[in-house]
Amino acid sequence: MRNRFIYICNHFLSFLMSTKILIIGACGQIGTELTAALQTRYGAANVIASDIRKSDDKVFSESPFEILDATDKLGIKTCVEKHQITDVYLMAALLSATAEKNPEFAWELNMNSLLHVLNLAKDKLIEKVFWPSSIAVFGKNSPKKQTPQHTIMDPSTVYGISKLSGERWCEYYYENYGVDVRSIRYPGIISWKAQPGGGTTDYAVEIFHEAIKNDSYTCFLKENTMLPMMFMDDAVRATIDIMNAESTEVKVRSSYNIAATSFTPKELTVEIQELLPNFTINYEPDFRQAIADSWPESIDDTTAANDWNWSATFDIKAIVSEMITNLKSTLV
Ligand code: AKB
Repeated sequence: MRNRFIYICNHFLSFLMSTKILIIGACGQIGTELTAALQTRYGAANVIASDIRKSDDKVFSESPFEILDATDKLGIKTCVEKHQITDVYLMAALLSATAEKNPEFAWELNMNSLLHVLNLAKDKLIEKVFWPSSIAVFGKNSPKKQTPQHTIMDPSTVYGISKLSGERWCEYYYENYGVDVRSIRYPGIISWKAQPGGGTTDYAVEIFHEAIKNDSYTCFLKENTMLPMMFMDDAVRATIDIMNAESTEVKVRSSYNIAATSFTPKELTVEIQELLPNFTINYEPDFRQAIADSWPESIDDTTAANDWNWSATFDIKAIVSEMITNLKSTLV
């Protein structure tokens, strides 16, 4: 009853404010669940999902869908005008591991798509932009533990370089053209609905699929590699919350640190074994180990907590329980 009331209020509010959303890269890991959450909040007709190809997840049959290449400047503009878009969530990107295999394309996709969208906001065709950054903006000289909001940033991956450059562009467009752009630095995101693709933190999703299907997993990172992680529900809530914060509350216009938990493959294994005692893991580190070694172990997110009230809700135990319960009913 209460949820129904909130749902009706959200629809009414979005009708009054006439928010019309375009998600670029909607079929990826975060985009898929973000699309569903935005449909609930704003009404499916007010959310336009787009990607280079359509996924068969049923969330994409609820809303209008456009085939859209994130590097296609004219294509994005046409779509924005056709649907009278107010807010763009630009989720398309090549992640850390894939970007190392194709640096030039990664730069082109990750940078040009952002500039296309920022320019549409500069030209007042759209009102608000969400653009995701990543913990990959930090490098080997950044403090490893509780990495602060403002610190040394020397990313060594193409992905990290593109995200740090993107952050600088976001702040530049805000300062010089008044573009209302908002961003957060995602840690590794763990979810059971859509699989990630091409990231260094992907092991923390793959491990659950393999644990349930085969009782064993070969991890591409060493057992003691500590990385910041977050459950999808927290990541989606952070995304929607920062977009709905008052403009004056969003004081950082590059990108905000956000955090939930940090763990190693070994610690995750112990938690999984609590629920699946037959699970075993072995380790065969590959080129992704060097990427992980250049990233923080944990993140200080007090600036986001102070500015727009951010806090995470899922710890490692809650994540493992959600993942195993949900994947057991979908995979088995
Ligand atoms: C990756 O591993 O590349 C991403 C990220 C941390 O941004 N998940």
